[in-house]
Amino acid sequence: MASRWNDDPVVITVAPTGAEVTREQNPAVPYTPEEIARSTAAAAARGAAVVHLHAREEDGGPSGNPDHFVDIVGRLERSTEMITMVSTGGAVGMSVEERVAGLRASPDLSGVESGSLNFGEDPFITAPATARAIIDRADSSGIGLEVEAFDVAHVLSAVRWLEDGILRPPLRVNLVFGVPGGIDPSPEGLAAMLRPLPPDSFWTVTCVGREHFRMLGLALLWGAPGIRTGLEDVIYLSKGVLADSNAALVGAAAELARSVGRTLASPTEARSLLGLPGRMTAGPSGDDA
Ligand code: KMH
Ligand code: ZN
Repeated sequence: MASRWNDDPVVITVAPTGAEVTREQNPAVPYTPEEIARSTAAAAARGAAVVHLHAREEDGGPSGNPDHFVDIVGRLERSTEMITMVSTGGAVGMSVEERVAGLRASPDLSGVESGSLNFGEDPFITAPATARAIIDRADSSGIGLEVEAFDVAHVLSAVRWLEDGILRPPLRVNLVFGVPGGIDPSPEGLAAMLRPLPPDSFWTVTCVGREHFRMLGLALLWGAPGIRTGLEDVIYLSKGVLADSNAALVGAAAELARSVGRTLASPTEARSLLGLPGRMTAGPSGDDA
């Protein structure tokens, strides 16, 4: 019988900063564009092929300033081969204009929420019309899309949008576990999120909080095309040990992948696995990240 293990190299995404985690919780959280780019480039050297980006103000508050995204993406394009992705989830309470600020940086990919949920104590709302406007905007700029799904209904919406031609194939979905208000991190949760997906979807697993590495391990064994780590998702390397960098978290995720027989996708391999065109520019030429 043919092997059903996924022998494709796994694509590691690093989420270096997010919108919620602060330096009071972990001093390694990068804030300025230069810090974010530097921390991300170091994570790329440990095996991250994709970066999921948020921007911050200097005081650490979440930022909807397009200039910050342009600065970060520019630095990364000059210093790495990474695939750049901007969040359009932003932070709870941001306006839609603030949430789409990153599209101005012409990244390779944009995230898009396919539904709403309670994000801890706060409602995190993405109406269908808002999501469709984000999809149109990304599409018309030649930016690919990755759906951010926090529960089963979000996956179902993404599949419906694919069937209706609102999203173009290939379907890329980040399955997010562990947000209070979203699906729980568990084998049953993963099975439920995977059930609606067409077989040729590119899916990746993110898990916020304590079960982070356990869910990444489960995903790797289950054949996940991608996994995500970084200080947006987890501040500890292991119980009671703060991660001192995004690179350390990517290093740990890479080790986990290798320990279960998976190899790591280079940025070039990741482009092909994600169904993205090759890079237009010449690639890294400087060291200003
Ligand atoms: N900060 C959260 C409210 C995303 O990037 O698309 C939304 C978030 C998800 O982080
Ligand atoms: Zn995010």
